[in-house]
Amino acid sequence: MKTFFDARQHDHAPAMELHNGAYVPYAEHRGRMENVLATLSQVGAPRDHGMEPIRRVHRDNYLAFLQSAHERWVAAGRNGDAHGYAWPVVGRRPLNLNRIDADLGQFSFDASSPISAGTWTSAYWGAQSALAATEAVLGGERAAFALCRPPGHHCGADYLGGYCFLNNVAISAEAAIAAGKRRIAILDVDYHHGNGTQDIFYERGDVLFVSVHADPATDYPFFWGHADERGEGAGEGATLNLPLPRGSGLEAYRAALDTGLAAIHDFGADMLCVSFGADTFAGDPISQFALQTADYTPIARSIADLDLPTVIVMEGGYAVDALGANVAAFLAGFDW
Ligand code: Q9C
Ligand code: ZN
Repeated sequence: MKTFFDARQHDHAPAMELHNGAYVPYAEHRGRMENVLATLSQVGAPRDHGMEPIRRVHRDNYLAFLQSAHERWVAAGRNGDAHGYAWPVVGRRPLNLNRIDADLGQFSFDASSPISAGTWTSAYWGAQSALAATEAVLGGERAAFALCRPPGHHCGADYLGGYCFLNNVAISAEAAIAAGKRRIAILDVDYHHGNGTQDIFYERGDVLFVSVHADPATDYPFFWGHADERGEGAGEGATLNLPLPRGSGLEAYRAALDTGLAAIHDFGADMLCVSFGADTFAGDPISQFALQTADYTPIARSIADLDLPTVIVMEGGYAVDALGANVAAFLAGFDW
């Protein structure tokens, strides 16, 4: 399968993150990609599709913030990585405070996604990898894989969070629509709910969002991903959340996945974009499902059985030593 990655995706390198009340080493680090790259045979560098496909998803003020946030943090006399610590939840208004601390709160929803000096460069090239995989599929490949880092599914049109800065799967879906595809299905099989992707397409009837994830009653991102969120307006019924309890293994997972795949089949999509996170793995240090490496192949095979042109983008997965094997097992399911 054609696979895309750009070495500049390594530039994003926050040192620590706030986790369960303490600062711990950042879980979403370059070693994840190194483990995956060691298992992939041919990996292509993406060409540069520029800003236009990114601007189809993200707001201009957010993109300007993301490109300048770390410089502004340093200019304010701060050391290390930038992240928010005050959020405009009460009395939310579209204020323009021109203060880095305020903007970090305005354009984020959590404190677990620091911005380092290389964050914009890495996010930009990760999005370009997603666009290269999309271009390959639009050009006739049955499936292609973008080894996106940083991941994307938690960030929305104008906010970052959950280690995510640019929503790679949304950028892929919008690029496919711009190229003439009419109906896109997005299937999110990361452990966590893809709240950013859901928000971006919540009122859209032409993009179906289906997610199998840990119940947000117990797990991050808590405030999205509940089964009663079904889309609004033209998008009513085009969001399907399939939360599962902690501890779920292959049997429970397959039952939820089959429900999601049936919805995708009924929607009549002409292309599929998959947010693949390997943090559903039993050994994941921050997640609580019980999938085994060998389980990823039959899961992927049932997705492949939809028989749709498929773009796969990397999301989470923090059991670094097993990540390459888990990705390889998933991609093996797409050898039609
Ligand atoms: N104490 C992705 O998998 N931190 N993001 C949770 C739990 C955020 C995961 C903290 C986890 C985000 C792409
Ligand atoms: Zn995740």
